[in-house]
Amino acid sequence: MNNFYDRTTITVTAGNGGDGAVSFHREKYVPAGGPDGGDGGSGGSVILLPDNNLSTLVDSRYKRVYTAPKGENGSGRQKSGRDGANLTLRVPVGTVVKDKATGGVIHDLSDGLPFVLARGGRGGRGNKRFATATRQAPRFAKPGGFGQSREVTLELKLLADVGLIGLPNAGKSTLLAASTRANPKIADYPFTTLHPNLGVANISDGVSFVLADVPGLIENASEGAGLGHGFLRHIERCRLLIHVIAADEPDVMRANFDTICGELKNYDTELAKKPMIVALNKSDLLPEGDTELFSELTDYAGKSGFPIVALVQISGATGYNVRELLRLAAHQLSQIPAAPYFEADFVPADDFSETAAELSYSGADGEYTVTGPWLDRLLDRVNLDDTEGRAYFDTTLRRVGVYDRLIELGLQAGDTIIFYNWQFVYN
Ligand SMILES: Nc1nc2c(ncn2[C@@H]2O[C@H](COP(=O)(O)OP(=O)(O)OP(=O)(O)O)[C@@H](O)[C@H]2O)c(=O)[nH]1
Ligand SMILES: [Mg+2]
Repeated sequence: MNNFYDRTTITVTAGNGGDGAVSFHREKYVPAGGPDGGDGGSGGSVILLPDNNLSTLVDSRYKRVYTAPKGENGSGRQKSGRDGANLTLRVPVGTVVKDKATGGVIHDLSDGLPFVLARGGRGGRGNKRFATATRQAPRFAKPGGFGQSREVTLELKLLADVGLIGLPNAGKSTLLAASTRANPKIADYPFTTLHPNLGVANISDGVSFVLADVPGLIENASEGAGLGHGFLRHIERCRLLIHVIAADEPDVMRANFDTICGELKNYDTELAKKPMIVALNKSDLLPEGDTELFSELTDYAGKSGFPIVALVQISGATGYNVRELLRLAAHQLSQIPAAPYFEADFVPADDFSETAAELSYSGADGEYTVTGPWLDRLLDRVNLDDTEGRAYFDTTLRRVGVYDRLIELGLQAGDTIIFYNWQFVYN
């Protein structure tokens, strides 16, 4: 069975915060005890933890929905609710998190650091916290905030320096086996390799690099032919490609060269820009001393417009020139900057800065609307069914200047203001 899963979609939801408690101190013979409602605990967050021991996303293949526990509610006697435990998901290093709907990159886990994918809601404050000199017995507390929820695609992009690409049967896995201690399956039929294999090539004192052998590409792979081209995501981080091409009739070889280059371009023009070493493989099958085919390929590849940095004639089967090829690759790598990191280009909506300065205002002629994450959160946390809760809400809006902004827009007494599901008459 193929156990290699490199793409999956999951839904994660962090826990809501626990509610703050409304409670008053009660003791025999002690009249009118003060407020003693404790705070709610924070909800658990969902955290992605890159793990070097994992090489596939198989865990999330079977489980698609992850929910962290909520925070406990606060209670009387100033007792705070317990925090919800964080939920940690282990993923292979090199996993990229994308927004499911837009495909935008949220985060690249190749740095090995944990990442909070969905943050737990804050605990609501208990009524004890709202006591002031003039309000000694607050009868309100705040509900806990909502935990974030995300629908994301996890995509594994292996961490490798050099990618081996070529047609099925070109000898990629044979070359990997000859260069590293990896033990990939090798056979004389196409599509022997069904998932990427990694190996470490040790060159000399401390110089080494990671080689990735991927399944064979064929014409129209980008339209799903053969094994498709989705596995090319594993060479997106590679800094150098080795194009393995089997010795054949000159015109067959030229066509094969074009097929692979064309499919690279179809997948992603960035891949087609990576420096490439062309390795003419199976040279043990050529008549001894025959260099005609090699010159032919050198000529042809040189004119292809691809960034070819070197060509070399090898035999993965006999080991001929394999060390030379690896040394060439190491030399190239020493001149190429670090592996590509996928910069975030998508910020989930409720991660926008939650300040009152970012609110949007609209409306005219008697009806005005205010929206923004800050307001949304405030509404989450204030109990508007309670007179004191409403007063608190009103004071807060006044303090941050919401009414001033609306007055600039033309707000007058008697006008309606809409805050999400709530409507107020301004007076
Ligand atoms: N004579 C000779 N045969 C080779 C050489 N390299 C590979 N082969 C043979 O070619 C066949 C295919 O080799 P693989 O390494 O499995 O080829 P691959 O490119 O990994 O193929 P896929 O995984 O199907 O894409 C096997 O029978 C190998 O023994 C070589 O240098 N000389
Ligand atoms: Mg193979």
